[in-house]
Amino acid sequence: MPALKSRVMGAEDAAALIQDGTTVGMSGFTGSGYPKAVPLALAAHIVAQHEAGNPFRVSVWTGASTGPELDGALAKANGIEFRLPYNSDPIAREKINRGEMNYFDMHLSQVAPMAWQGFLGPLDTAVVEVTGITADGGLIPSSSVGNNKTWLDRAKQIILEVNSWQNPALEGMHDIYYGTQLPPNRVPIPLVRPDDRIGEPLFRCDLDKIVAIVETDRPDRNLPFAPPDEVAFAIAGHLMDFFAHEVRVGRMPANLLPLQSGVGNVANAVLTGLVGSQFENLTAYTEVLQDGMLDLIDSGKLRMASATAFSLSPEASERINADMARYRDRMVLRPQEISNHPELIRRLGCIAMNGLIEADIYGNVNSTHVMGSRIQNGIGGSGDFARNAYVSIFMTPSTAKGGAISAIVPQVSHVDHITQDVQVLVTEQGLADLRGLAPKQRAALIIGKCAHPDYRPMLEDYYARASLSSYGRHAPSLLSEALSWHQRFIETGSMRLA
Ligand code: 0RQ
Repeated sequence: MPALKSRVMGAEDAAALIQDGTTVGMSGFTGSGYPKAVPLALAAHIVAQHEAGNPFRVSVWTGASTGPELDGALAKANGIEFRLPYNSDPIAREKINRGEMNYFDMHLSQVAPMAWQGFLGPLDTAVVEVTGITADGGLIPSSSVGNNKTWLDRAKQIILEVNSWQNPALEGMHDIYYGTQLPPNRVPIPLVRPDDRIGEPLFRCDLDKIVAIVETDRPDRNLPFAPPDEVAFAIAGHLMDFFAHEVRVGRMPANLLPLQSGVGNVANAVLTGLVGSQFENLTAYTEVLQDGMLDLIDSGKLRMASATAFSLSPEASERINADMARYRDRMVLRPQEISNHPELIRRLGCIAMNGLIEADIYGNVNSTHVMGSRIQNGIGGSGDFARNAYVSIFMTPSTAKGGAISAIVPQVSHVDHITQDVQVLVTEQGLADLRGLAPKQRAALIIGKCAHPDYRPMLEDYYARASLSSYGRHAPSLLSEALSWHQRFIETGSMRLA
């Protein structure tokens, strides 16, 4: 559009439009679709300001994790005052854990509604990557949708990055729903199958708010997945047996229910396990599409997948780019308030499969804080799915850090998912089906099926003594000992007894 041509400029000029102390809503979700030039230029601008003795920090809102050019660069520049809602960048993580950056770790489905409700304060600038701008001013989304619709609507000024690396054939894959309202005007969201399209392929945008357009050609942060190891294969195997059993007893249809798969190597291995399984005509209603989902589509097992973003290896990214038009018919990318919407997850009956840091003998899960205080990433969408799923599964290797840490502990050092939201727990050792069980029944099953043999006797000993002398006997606990495993790790480098 001629009117927009005049607003094309370099990243440095665009970054200079962002002021100290303001809030910036950036695109980006699990390493895809984030702006790649303006945040880098902003980081350089911040460093120059600091060198000149001027304070300069911004608040950064995103969809979820981004890339080193955004979170990494801004954190390194000491330029982030406050960050939400999910981070996996190591430099930002270090700043947060040193207490130098405020971080609000929130449910991903709640970011857009809370922004609209005014709970998060005003949004000054949106910096959003798009694939292109149509002749009549529609914005073609890129490889993630995240909260972009909300940032574009709410921000006072908009900076667009038009990335020519993104495949133009992405146009048509997205489904941007504009029907959400604030209470008391909310109505049901008209989505009843994972493949339903209820919105529009493009973002609407008030063109008068666009203050800068920056052209880029940089790739997404596509990282390789580790090939699944024996532990991941064992976890996947237990899950395949569980699914087959659920189908046999009539609790799941033969093509299962819409799958949600968390991030990480174990989750990816489970998807690979499904490729070799008897299940067909599968669907996914999830947050991110990773390599395993592509494999499932290519194998003909997965009929369609709905998500809010890609999270691919470089190899898978090339694969999808070479054949985008075909994949476009099998995939829908939606705003994260829809991909993670509790109403829709409950209606569709999703099978939620998420990773964890540690679980306790009663089935409470810590997904976020190592030793109760060091944030790893964030709760992400795991809470949206775990609370509302048809069946909520958590999976993990039974130990971490070469065996020095047991993933099954007497009591979790931080709680993200209460025992009511954890129905199945799986490690390479086995699967504990906790549905309908009382705390003492859960403890026996988790210790017996999920704990590593090195730690099982220690858990049995703890539980036996707790059962004898606990203050109450509903969920026996020895308060002075419940977190002693963590303390021992901090003091000695291992949870094992000397
Ligand atoms: O750290 O890399 O320094 O060695 O945590 O652990 O085993 O590689 O597992 O990649 O599946 O991640 C919970 C973090 C698991 C992830 C978590 C250390 C371990 C390693 C990673 P190192 P693994 P995964 C929807 C779903 C929350 C968000 C979510 C996560 C690192 O699954 O972020 O579920 N979940 N989103 O060594 C100390 C323990 C540990 C431990 C693991 N008990 N103690 N360190 N680690 N267990 C998708 C989104 O929301 C985007």
